[in-house]
Amino acid sequence: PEVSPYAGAAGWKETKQERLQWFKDAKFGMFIHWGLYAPAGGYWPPTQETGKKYPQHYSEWIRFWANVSEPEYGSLTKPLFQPDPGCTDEWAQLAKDAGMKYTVLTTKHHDGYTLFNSNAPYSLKNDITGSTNISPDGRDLVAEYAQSVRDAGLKVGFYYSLIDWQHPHALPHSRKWPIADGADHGKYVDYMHQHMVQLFSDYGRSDLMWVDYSSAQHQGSVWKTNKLLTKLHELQPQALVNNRFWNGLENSHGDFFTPEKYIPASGYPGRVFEVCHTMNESFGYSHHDTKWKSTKDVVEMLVDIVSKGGNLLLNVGPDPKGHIPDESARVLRETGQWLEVYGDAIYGTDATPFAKLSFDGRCTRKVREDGSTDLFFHLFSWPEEGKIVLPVLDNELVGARMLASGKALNVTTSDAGVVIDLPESAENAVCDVVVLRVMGE
Ligand code: FUL
Repeated sequence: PEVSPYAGAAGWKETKQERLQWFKDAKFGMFIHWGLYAPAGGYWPPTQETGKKYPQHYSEWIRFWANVSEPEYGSLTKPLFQPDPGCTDEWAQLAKDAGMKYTVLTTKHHDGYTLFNSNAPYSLKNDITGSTNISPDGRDLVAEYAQSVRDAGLKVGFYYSLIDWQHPHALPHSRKWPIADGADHGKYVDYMHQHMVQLFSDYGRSDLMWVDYSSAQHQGSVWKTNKLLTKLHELQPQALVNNRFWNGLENSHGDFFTPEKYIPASGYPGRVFEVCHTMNESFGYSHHDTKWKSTKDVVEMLVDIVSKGGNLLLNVGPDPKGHIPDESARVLRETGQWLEVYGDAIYGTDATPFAKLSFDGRCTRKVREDGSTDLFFHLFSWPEEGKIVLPVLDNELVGARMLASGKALNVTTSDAGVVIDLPESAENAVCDVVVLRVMGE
């Protein structure tokens, strides 16, 4: 039976909390879905096949929903995938401008194609070139990506899909196409181990492996997970691995939970989690999908998640030339401008015990070295009553101020609670933050 993912990985479990510290402090990362679904999602309209909304809006599933077989999928999309030189620098710069601290790139999604030159000595049945790399001129886009992200001072993460619609011996998991007669899944498991080992060997220091995903029938030991994790740990002892070798987004294996496109109502007290979310509806690029979130939507989503103790891995879907759509780039830059001012209320903060607040907003908190604690009240809308009322606190109150301007605010305590009087008008159109400093935790 499957035991701890760290069994056999001596030393890894012991340092789990240390390994997780940067991640818990970082709060905000960039997910990048990029592959042959970029041209595909741009040119094939969403199918109405199932009438189901989810996940058919995911353009990275286009081959599945449009039921296109190989080699048609490859021959239609490959010529349209033309990454401009330097596009990975653009991503890294944008992530930095957005205030993100790490990035995760789809090195291989479910379609089975890679953004790197695979070392795995397996020649795929339907691929005439014998290579899974989608770069037209053999560029190793993972190498370019890792370099750009590291140069920007951000942590480097790799997404790798366990599902593979191309490999003839892949497990029959979320797949429409027949696997080889007499398929030997062991061959696929070896292949995918070699890929992940290559990702952690050839691209310098790496910080995160984001695997995706297991079904109830195919999970844990099916992927020879313990063996692989031991190897990955040897190669990159500091790196984190998510929980998707196992079934269910909220399973407690791995280093962190990965709720997808939803925010758990009250978080997972005491557990580390990262919500992955989209800026429109799809992860992969789709020019049909124009339901963009606003800057306010993104900031409120980030604050909501952080107030519950989690991270937000927010997705961009670069187009076939590798450019991030303008609508999402603009919102990310504006989010970064907000974080530039209010970052102290986000990075390195903890969840708060306030389940309900008297106003439309959330609270984060940070314990200071001198033993005081700052409580940050994020106001999603400006309270008309000109004040916020908090429950009575046991702590001694030091004072309150507006985070952006530093303007001191009047604080009074009565049996009804702690009342903080607000200035006449908001200081920020997206989200204001009031800081209340108290003694003790
Ligand atoms: C899912 C995948 O099927 C989606 O395409 C996307 O990559 C998401 C982050 O994970 O499980």
